[in-house]
Amino acid sequence: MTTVLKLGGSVVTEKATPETVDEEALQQAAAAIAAADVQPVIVHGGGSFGHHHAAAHGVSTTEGTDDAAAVRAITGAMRRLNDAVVGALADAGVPAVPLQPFAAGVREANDELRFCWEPVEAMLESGFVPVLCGDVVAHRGKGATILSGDELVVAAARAVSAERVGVCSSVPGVYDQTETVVDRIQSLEDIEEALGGSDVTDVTGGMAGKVKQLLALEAAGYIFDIDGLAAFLRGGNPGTRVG
Ligand code: IP8
Repeated sequence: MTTVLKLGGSVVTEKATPETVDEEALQQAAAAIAAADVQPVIVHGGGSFGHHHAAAHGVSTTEGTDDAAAVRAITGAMRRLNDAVVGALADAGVPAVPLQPFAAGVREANDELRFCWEPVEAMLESGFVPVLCGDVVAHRGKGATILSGDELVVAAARAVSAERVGVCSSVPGVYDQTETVVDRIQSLEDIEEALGGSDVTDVTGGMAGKVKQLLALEAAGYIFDIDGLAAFLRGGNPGTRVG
């Protein structure tokens, strides 16, 4: 059974301070992954590494740059965070290996992402735990744009036919309008009920976007916080189940 796990940037970094790892949270995550009997594909977000440089250079998922220095700054920051995540996993005993998406993906002029998943498949066959991250990607006609960890998680889940997809975020699940974690979301109507009508139009970012993308997958999706990670990896149902 293949599992894809997203470690949110707000979980593994201190979001307010540029390029600062949240060592305690990262070690907690690494220990939970090391203790689990799964070989996940891991994707982590940008947190105070990628987003800081992306904002400084005005680059987003839609706004591109043809400034090579901007691309180096963003992908360089993500490499430093990826090194920290892979390093913490390795210290905990996980056979983690890095995979930087800038070298493996391209966004076509119609915004479609094409990604070479063969290295990930081969890494899994060899017993490695591939660790990808949000990054920049070359975007035909736009220079380079941001590839978010969320988009990568969904693409990875499809590519490796994942049965379980976990999104470890800074909140314990999807909150309803009374700030209670919703147990399960199975339809777009459920999202609307939980999050309220206006949030549902947010399809590219935020919680509604994450939920919609998970809902479109065959895999069972879960949204939980760091305290739910061990339970997710044991096959449990922490936070909100999506699908
Ligand atoms: O934190 C963004 O990934 P996310 C990555 O998953 C960069 O949105 C480079 C900002």
